[in-house]
Amino acid sequence: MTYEQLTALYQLPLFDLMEKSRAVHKKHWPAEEVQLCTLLSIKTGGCSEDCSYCAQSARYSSEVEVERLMSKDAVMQRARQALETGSTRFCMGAAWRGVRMGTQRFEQVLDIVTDVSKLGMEVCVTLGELGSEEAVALKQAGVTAYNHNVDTSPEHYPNIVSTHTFEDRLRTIRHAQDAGMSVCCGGILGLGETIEDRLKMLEVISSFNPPPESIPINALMPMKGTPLAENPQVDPLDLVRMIAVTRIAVPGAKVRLSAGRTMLSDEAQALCFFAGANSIFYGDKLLTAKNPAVEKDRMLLEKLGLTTQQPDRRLKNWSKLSERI
Ligand code: SAM
Ligand code: DTB
Ligand code: SF4
Repeated sequence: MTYEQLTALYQLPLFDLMEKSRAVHKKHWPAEEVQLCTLLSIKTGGCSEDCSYCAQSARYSSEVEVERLMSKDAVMQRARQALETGSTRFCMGAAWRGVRMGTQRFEQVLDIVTDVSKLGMEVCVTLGELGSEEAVALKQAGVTAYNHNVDTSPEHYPNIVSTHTFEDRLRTIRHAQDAGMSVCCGGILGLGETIEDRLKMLEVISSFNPPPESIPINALMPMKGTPLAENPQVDPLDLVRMIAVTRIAVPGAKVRLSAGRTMLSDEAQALCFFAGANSIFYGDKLLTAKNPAVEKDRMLLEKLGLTTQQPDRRLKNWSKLSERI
């Protein structure tokens, strides 16, 4: 959708916008399920990049402790737990600028992914910049989706990150798509951007070919020690509007209500689901920041009468695997 079309939608009275997004949602997602996705930081902190929202950048003195790449056994244990608690997607994040073929750490990641993918969940990774070869290797190892956010508009991006460019982000997304992985690409609200920036970001994301399979909408969690630590909280109703416009712009995408849910009331989250969000990160922790407790989320979904996406039992080996866990 063009920026003009997105702006026209965004400026509608909230209930008119929500009526429209609800209709799109019901048509494309009749089952009305919420997908639960568990996140795991497999390599935390010490990142060379200077993304000004991120507690994992080595440039800022945040409270995050640097940790080495987790062992395969430790990751597998967490992946099995995720499956047991009902997640159908497992997303592994690493605080790297990117990965390169032939390096020991990339070989290790490929080995981890190969085993995680046998559990039958969707497997997502977010490892920073990818070349085409690396993308193909990840796909062959069993990765189903690559997360790489554009985060904000092309115009605002240089105010937020100086160590890589918006175009670098787009190149990685191209490589992931060319290798046959689906793309999870969204952004963060609350980086000091304008509404125009948010819609310009969405114009870029909605023009991807093929469209992204998943669009995470994060609300900035201000992290101590980072340049954006004192940024004001995003207005929950702005988040609702953004979700509604995203649902209309990319009807077939999972719209993921992502970071920042700890700052939202149950009522605000309910509006986000009504506006078109159909996935959440599930588990007490995101990568380094807090997320609502599993029991709290279960209660919320139950109160709203929302069901969760069930594992795809058609996946080969499902029955054998479920016996093993
Ligand atoms: N290093 C990889 C990269 O930059 O793509 C992967 C990890 S990075 C932490 C993944 C995404 O998390 C970022 O693109 C951003 O959208 C989101 N994120 C990071 N810190 C955040 C924060 N403090 N609040 C909200 N979202 C955040
Ligand atoms: C995304 O868009 N949000 C997730 C996931 N993709 C990797 C990460 C949120 C990170 C929040 C801050 C933290 O935990 O450090
Ligand atoms: Fe590094 Fe990713 Fe954090 Fe940027 S967002 S500092 S690339 S971990």
